[in-house]
Amino acid sequence: MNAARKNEFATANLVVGLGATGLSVARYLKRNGQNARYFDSRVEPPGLDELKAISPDAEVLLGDIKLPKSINRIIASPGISDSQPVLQSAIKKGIEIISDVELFARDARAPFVAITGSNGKSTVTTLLYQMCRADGRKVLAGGNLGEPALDLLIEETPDIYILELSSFQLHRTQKLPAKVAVLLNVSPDHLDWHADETEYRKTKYRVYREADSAVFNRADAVAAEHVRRCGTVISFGADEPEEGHYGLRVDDGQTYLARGATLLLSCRELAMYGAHNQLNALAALAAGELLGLEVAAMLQVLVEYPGLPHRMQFVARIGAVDYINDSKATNVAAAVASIKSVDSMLVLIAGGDGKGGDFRELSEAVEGKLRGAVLIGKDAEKIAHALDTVMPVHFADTMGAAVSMAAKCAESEDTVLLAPACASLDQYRNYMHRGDMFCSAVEALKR
Ligand code: UMA
Ligand code: ADP
Repeated sequence: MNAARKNEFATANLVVGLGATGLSVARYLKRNGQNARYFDSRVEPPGLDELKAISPDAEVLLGDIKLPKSINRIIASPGISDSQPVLQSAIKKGIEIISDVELFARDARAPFVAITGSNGKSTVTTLLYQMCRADGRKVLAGGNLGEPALDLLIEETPDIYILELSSFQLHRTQKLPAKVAVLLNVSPDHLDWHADETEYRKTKYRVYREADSAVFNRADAVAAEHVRRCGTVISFGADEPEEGHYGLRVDDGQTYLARGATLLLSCRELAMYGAHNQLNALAALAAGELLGLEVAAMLQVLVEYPGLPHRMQFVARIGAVDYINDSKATNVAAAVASIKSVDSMLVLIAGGDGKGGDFRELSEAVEGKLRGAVLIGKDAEKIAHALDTVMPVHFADTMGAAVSMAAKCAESEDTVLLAPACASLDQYRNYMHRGDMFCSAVEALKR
């Protein structure tokens, strides 16, 4: 056993959170012969039985507890913020608190791409994953999207890992030597978790700190400063790109994805919908270039890949009205992007847990195109107040009622758009559950 491993073995770990992350940490520690105590502030956390199967003798602490003595390292799940009392005590005592991603970065035997941003992470992570596959690379993707990062290490080592990283995960990651770091955009989100917006923003830019190369949004001057420390850097943006960078160019009335002066693909050929997805496509192309992927393989993916479910997902056309599910628009900026993507008049279904966000930008985005709004969930009143519209605003307790009201409000050639600008957890298991309920309610309109 080398000295570093011996040290690790002597570490008294406390794993905080028994969700998907906590269980992946349990499997990791088990593989590495390390013990840990496990804590979840919930009395009946979801992963209890599975933890018993992985580590039958592990000590489990539940509910409202004090920081146990002799702990010298905490591996914390992303969903739990530093304000949690056990983590507060640990911070005061100077005990190290790390994320699962920190452990991943220490142990990964292949290069990895780190993708973050307030919106578009899952889309770009999936696009880049598809592009790598189309180019014949062995690739694994995970992190905030899908499989927890540490579980990727169980599989055969690939040529490249693609990680989607949330601000929660970055906040507790000290060293992140990504081969390519991508920051798509930064707009306020998760203000109920982070100390303030400044901390949230700082956490996002930290993705570049130890990266070899970087993709950045050239509309973000702060990002441009941060990438100076990286080796090769490529920018993307909605304007015309300089040589070696990605952007949009108009030629003969048509908009194209472009690299420098070279037109790559007409935006009409993109399978994904909406202007924000053009930016996502450009960011994925830039990251793909830094990985050395073939351009033709990448473009083929852009022509074929329709995007993930619950993101600008076309659900149905009923009585000349389109129904679109953008349940993953869980913050204001995302909802603004989806509203801007719709050309017709719209009936907006929004609401849920606003996470401390400011809804005023919604009002600007819907100006001149709102037929009406149907508001749901905890922050419905707040949104109504911010919208401040003369158009009809309804409140609904269930998604079924919301969709029925929206259908009554909509006129021929309108769009009913679910773009909540909020998290779903006040009423639904997650954004997928919310989106599924929307799709079922739309299906029910056909009957
Ligand atoms: N919780 C407690 N007490 C605890 C621990 C957790 O109440 O002791 C609560 C949290 O406050 C949260 C919930 O449990 O409401 C889940 O938190 P978690 O960190 O235990 O969740 P995991 O199951 O480990 O899932 C996490 C990510 N969840 C969050 O960041 C909230 C998943 O991202 C991610 O897929 C998974 O790790 C694997 O990496 C989900 C997410 O919503 C999709 N992410 C946010 C987003 O995309 O906006 C950041
Ligand atoms: P994330 O993983 O960051 O939540 P997703 O790719 O799942 O991002 O997209 C979530 C939502 O964010 C989409 O449904 C859309 O409303 C919005 N969105 C996606 N890409 C962008 C972007 N580049 N800029 C602004 N909003 C975006």
